[in-house]
Amino acid sequence: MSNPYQQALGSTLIDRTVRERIVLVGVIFDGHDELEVDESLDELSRLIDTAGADEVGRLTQRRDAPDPAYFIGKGKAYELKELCLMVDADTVVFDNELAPAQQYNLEKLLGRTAIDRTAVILDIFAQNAHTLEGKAQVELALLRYKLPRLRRGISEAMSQQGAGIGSRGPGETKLEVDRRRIQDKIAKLTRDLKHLHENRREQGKSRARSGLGSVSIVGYTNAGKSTLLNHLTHAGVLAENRLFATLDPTTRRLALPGGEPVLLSDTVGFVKRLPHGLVESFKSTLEVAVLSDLLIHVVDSTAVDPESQIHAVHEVLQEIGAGSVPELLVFNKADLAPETAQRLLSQNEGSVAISAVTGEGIDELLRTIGDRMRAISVVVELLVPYDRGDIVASVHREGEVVSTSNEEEGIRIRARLGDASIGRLSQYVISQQKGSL
Ligand SMILES: Nc1nc2c(ncn2[C@@H]2O[C@H](COP(=O)(O)OP(=O)(O)OP(=O)(O)O)[C@@H](O)[C@H]2O)c(=O)[nH]1
Ligand SMILES: [Mg+2]
Repeated sequence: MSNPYQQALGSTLIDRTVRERIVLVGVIFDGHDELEVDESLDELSRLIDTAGADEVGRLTQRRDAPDPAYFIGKGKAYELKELCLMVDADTVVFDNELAPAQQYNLEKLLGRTAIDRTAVILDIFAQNAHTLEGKAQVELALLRYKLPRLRRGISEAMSQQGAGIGSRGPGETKLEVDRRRIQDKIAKLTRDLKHLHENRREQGKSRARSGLGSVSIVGYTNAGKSTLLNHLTHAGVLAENRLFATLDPTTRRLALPGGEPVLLSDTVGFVKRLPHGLVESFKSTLEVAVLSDLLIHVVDSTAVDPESQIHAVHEVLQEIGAGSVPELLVFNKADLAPETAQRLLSQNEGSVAISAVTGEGIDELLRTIGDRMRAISVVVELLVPYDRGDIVASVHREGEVVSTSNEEEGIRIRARLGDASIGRLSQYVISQQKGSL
């Protein structure tokens, strides 16, 4: 079947046989310093490297506000054109989000593809999505990004340039792509995802029925989340030194010292200014974090500015509705940056410093997770009739029994139980309190 949307999606994958040559553009706005913009461009450089392209030049400009036509000033845009010719660049990538009109004007003036950070991130996600749900989520985000950018006319100009990151959309493929059909596709993907989401919910429910607490590993991309999951559970998840290696969550059972086991999930990494459409599309996969009892927030101690990464992660957590889930900060890669890890540790009470590679600090991490899980599990008192041995057995299986006593009406049990178990056993619950006894 000739499906322009599939082509649109497939064609955003990076052609790995040639490495595109890219010029990066950053704008230093009021209240921001040059260093900050430099760091952001360094990260953008790593992003385009992950996408399969090379930085061949960089341009920055100080401005009060973006120029409505070109984002940078017109003079600077001509300077950018010169630079592109000099370094033989294929594509220009702006660190800031470009409006569709700015993108169009820039491409016309430069005679080459102009895209923004969002397009690069979408492109990397398109390369790394493997499951049905992951692929549908990325496709949806891509189509939402492309829809307002579809233009007639630009296709001819662009097709002479050849393909490039983010440039191979429907608008560029000489195909008469009509918005209506893209909108239909968006509607279909939204429906499919809703369906997949419901399935995931069901799986989540059966997990909840297992009565185990759930813990999710969250954090900035490349912080070492998958390495930690592998170290703790031998999950065999792909962990590599590239951004967004993980898009699909993996869950494994983790035994805690002297406590009940928990379910531990790895999640997609976050990055500064993660495209909103992408967060929106990934809400279902990220729901595992929202529904967790505890978040292990893994921080890369070797990062230039770990605090700003922590901040970026908090922003995304807020956005997906996980802002109020209890969090345990874990400073990883302590083997590479022991001083930073120590500093962060002393500044954040209750945190742990580890190395997911050497195993240093892991015992303390497990102890801390156990403590935190006990502290947040709820202590309930149940009164179970004598003929309901099955209920007594399930309390023992699903929670931690603190004490039992025989009363006239039945067995009185005090136990720490997860929310799911409490919900299921609600008819026997006579009182409950949060935290320790
Ligand atoms: N030296 C050292 N390297 C680490 C440590 N933890 C992770 N790494 C390395 O850091 C890189 C990224 O690790 P991942 O586990 O893939 O990171 P992630 O957070 O899952 O990343 P994404 O899934 O891409 O968001 C890999 O090359 C790991 O080997 C650590 O404690 N010490
Ligand atoms: Mg990972």
